[in-house]
Amino acid sequence: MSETFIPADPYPWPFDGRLAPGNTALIVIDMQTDFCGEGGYVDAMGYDLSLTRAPIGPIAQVLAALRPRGYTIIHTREGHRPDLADLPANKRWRSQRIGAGIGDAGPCGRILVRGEPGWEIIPELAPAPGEIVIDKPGKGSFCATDLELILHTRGIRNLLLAGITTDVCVHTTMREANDRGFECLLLEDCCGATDHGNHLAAIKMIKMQGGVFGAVADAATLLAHLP
Ligand code: C5J
Repeated sequence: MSETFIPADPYPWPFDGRLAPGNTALIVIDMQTDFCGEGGYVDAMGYDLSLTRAPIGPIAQVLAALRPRGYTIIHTREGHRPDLADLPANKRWRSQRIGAGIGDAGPCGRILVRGEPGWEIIPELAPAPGEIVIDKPGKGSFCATDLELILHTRGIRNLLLAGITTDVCVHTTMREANDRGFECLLLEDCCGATDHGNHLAAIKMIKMQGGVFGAVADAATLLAHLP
C-alpha cells in the first residue's frame, strides 16, 4: 500500500500513512431528529438547533465522496427500548429535571425511544441501503453494541468521526476507539455541540499531548487528499 496522509492537526493522519477504503470507516454519530430537529430532545432542552444542524451539509459532502469509493459507512442512533429497560434511572431523572424526560411524550414522539419519529436519523443523512446502523443506549458507540466486532470483522483500523454532539457522543466514541487501538480523525466541521465553546474545547482536547485521542481535520481537507 502506498502511503497517504491527510494534513491534520497535530499530525499528518493516519500516523503510518496506511489509508485505504478497505481499512477505514466513517462513523456518523446520532444525526437524529432528537438531536438536531424541531421538537426533539435538544430542542426541548432549549439549545440552539443551528449549532447541531451546522454539520449536516459537510457530512453530506463527505458521504457523497466516500460512498462511491467503497469506504465502510456506519451510522449510530442513541435511544432506548420502549420499555426503558436499558435506561439508567439517573439518566432519566436528570433529563426529567430539565423538562426533557427521556421516555416521555414530546412533539416527535417519546424522547430518545427506539422506533419513535424523533429517534430516526434525519432524512438528509439517511443511511443508504447496506450501510451499518448501530443502536446504542449510551454516549459511547462501543458500549453495549457490536461495533467493535463489526470493525474487526471488516478489517477496519482507521475511523473518521462525524456527528453530534462533539463534546458528548462524538468525544466519548473517539476516546473509546482510541483506547481500543483505532486510529481516529475527527472532522471538525462535520461535528457540532449544544454549546460552541464546548465544541471548540472538545477539539482542543484532542490535539493535546501530540494527539491524545487522534487528530483533527476538516471535510474539505479530507476530500482533497483521499486516495
Ligand atoms: C447527548 C449525544 N448529548 N449524541 N447525546 O446526550 O451527544
